[in-house]
Amino acid sequence: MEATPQAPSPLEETQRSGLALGLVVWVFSLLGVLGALYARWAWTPHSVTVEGASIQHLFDVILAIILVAFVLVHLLLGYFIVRYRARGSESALYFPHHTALEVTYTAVPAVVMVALSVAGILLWSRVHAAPPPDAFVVEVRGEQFGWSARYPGPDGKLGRVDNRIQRPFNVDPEDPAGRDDVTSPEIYLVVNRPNRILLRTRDVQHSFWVPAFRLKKDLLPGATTELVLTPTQRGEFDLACAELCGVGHYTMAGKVRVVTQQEFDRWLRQQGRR
Ligand SMILES: [Cu+2]
Repeated sequence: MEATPQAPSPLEETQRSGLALGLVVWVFSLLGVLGALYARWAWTPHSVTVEGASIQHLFDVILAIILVAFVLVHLLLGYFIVRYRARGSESALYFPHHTALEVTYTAVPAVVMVALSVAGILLWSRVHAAPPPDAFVVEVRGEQFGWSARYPGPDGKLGRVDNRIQRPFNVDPEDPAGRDDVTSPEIYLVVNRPNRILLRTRDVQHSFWVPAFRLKKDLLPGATTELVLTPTQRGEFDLACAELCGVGHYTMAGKVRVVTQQEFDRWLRQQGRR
């Protein structure tokens, strides 16, 4: 019989697969970190509201904490897999209890969680605070499958609405405040001042979502919901419906135009003249 090359012993095989598994853990961890950073900096549109900047900041803090914890845990996991892979005769060290270790890994996450929750609650109450009385007001209405807007006319007041009234935007003809209201498929907001967006739906539930604002709010049949935000940049931003509202849901995209007060006033005057 000819001599065949020695097949690896079971111990050698186990050692090799332990090394490979450790490397796999490190490589996948690295891919995970790169994926998270790519999603944050390449996919996420720049935030263009005061509120959005604060929300993004909190998100970034959370992401940083998660990434640090993720990297530490997976570096250690890979290291343990490689360092303590099978070595023949040694038996594993076993201890059932370690008070200092347990207190540490309970207390540290607890402190971090509580701190993040407090930061989140404070931010939430700031973003949802009552709007100032001089805020720019616009009503945005969703329907299957599009968006439109209603602006107060020269009197600065939106007319009363009642969903039982079968007129455009359900505006009550008895209310004089509604007679000069301007309706348009164009949604305008004014830069550098608080904007109060009243949200109504003509039919089913929709959701007003402008990713660059970092804010989202549902439109509920029979109710008026609202969002208050301060845009910090002029421009045209994507608006999407974030609620599966029917077969044409995917077509329910639009634009929100953030303009200066002068640009808006000029546009509103032109609407009145038509
Ligand atoms: Cu919708």
